[in-house]
Amino acid sequence: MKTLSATLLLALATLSLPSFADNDMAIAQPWTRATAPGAPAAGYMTILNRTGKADNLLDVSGSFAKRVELHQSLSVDGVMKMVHQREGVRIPAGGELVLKPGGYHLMFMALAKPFVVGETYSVKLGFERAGVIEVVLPVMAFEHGTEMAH
Ligand SMILES: [Cu+2]
Repeated sequence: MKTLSATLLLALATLSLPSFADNDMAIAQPWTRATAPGAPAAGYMTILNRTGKADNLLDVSGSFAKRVELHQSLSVDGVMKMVHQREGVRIPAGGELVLKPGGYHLMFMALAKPFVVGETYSVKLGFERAGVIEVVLPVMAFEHGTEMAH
C-alpha cells in the first residue's frame, strides 16, 4: 500500500495537478504573460471538474487589477472579438475548461503595475458549487503563448 500511495503522489506531482480535498476542482498549468505599461493582461489555465457534478465558473477577482472578467475570444467574420462571459462558464462533471490564448481567458484590466517575468499573481476563482479557489499565476515571457490573441 505504501508503494501505491508513493506512486500516486509522484504521478500527481509529475502532472502538476494539485488536488483540492475540499471540492476536488483541480487546476493545471496556470500562467499569465508579461505586459507593456498600460496594457491589460490575460490569465490561462486548465480547470478540471472532478466533483462529480456540473459547476459554473461565475466570477474571478485579483487585487492587482481594477477589473477581472472571464472572456472568450471568437472569430466573427474574420475579426477576433472578446466576449465577456457574464453568465459564467459551465464545466460539466468530469469535464474541463481550458483557458488559453485565442479561446476562453481571464482578462485583467487596469493593472496596478505591468506584469514582469518571474512575478506571480494570485487570483480567486468563484464557482457556483465548489466555492472560491485561489490560484497563483506565474508571469511568463510574452513569446510563451500565441501572439496577437488573449
Ligand atoms: Cu479578453
